[in-house]
Amino acid sequence: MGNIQIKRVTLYHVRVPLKRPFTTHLQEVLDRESILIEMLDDQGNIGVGECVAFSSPWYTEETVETAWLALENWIIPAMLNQTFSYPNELDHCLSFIKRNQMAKSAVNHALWDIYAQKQQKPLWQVIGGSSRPIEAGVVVAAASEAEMYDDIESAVNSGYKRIKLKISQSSNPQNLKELIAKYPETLFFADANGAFTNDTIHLLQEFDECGFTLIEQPFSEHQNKLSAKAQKTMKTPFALDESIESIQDVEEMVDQQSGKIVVMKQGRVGGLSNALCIHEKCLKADVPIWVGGMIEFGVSKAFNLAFASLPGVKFPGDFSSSNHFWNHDLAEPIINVHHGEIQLPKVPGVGVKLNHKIVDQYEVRRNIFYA
Ligand code: OSB
Ligand code: MG
Repeated sequence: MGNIQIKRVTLYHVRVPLKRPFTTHLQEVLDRESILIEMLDDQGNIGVGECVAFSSPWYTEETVETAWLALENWIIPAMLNQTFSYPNELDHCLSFIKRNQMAKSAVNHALWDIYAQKQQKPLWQVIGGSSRPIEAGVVVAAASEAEMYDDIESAVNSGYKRIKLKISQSSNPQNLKELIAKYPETLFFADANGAFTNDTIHLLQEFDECGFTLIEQPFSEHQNKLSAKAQKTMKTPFALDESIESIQDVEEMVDQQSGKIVVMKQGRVGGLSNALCIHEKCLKADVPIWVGGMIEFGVSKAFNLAFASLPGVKFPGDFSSSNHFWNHDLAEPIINVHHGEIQLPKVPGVGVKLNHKIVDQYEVRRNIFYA
């Protein structure tokens, strides 16, 4: 197969307005800043990646600025001119850098893309996925209850098989129960983004009768004991998002029974290599996974879709069509949801490229690094 030698890395810092605000109890997201990556190897292959850190540290501690610094100062210099025979070797090469998971994930992805291109196979096939269509789910993060009802109606009409609702201490469980009963064909997930506390377990328990398939991240990321205590009293399984940053966190979740399902976000665990280890672990332990979203562009979504083709992924993920968040996606081809499903690409690699006409339009700054 031959080794991969990295010759050039280009970073694009972009800022794109969302079509509509994305509102949770933690943050209102109006614009999506992001870092896109193109990585060129010695054979002329170009791999793409996307860093999913946000503008401010409301979801995890990384931001666009901290990721840019980490990439510029440590991550990219450490990989230029290095040769890799397998993408996991990159993780070893970057092990002298603590954390910075989302920054590392972006370069890990670009290298996986090149690796799959060299194999002349789609990435999903290289990692052991199957060619089944991926079931699409959408997130409703509306600013008001009235908007939420409208958004749910239009999501159901668009064919989404699953709808995720953001909940908090101020959501009304009785209203949600009635709403969910109206759509017996649709799966409903709830995402609390850590909104509940030891003092408000009773409020969380009221959601147990709503008919949610699962409740995502009821407590903040380090409150495993509290989560285990609440899970014992509820039949709706908890799915952990923010709490899962490594395979050790999955082991802890299983040992403590703080949750029953893993939400995979490759950026949060440092990339596809680590995500694949977690997938192995979950298959062995019989822990279902589903794939979460980060209000991403098509590059990151393409890696999520490849991961979603794996056998351990058991529920529809946060997969909406490109036009859900964006007027113009930064990657091509764009994602289309047809009858609630997305087809996997047939071309070698992750299956998307940057759309440079659109990237140019939204670019904030760019930096190019040569070996
Ligand atoms: O908690 O799952 C989350 C978006 C940004 C940050 C955190 C989360 C989300 C979402 C998914 O809910 C949105 C999507 O479909 O991309
Ligand atoms: Mg979540």
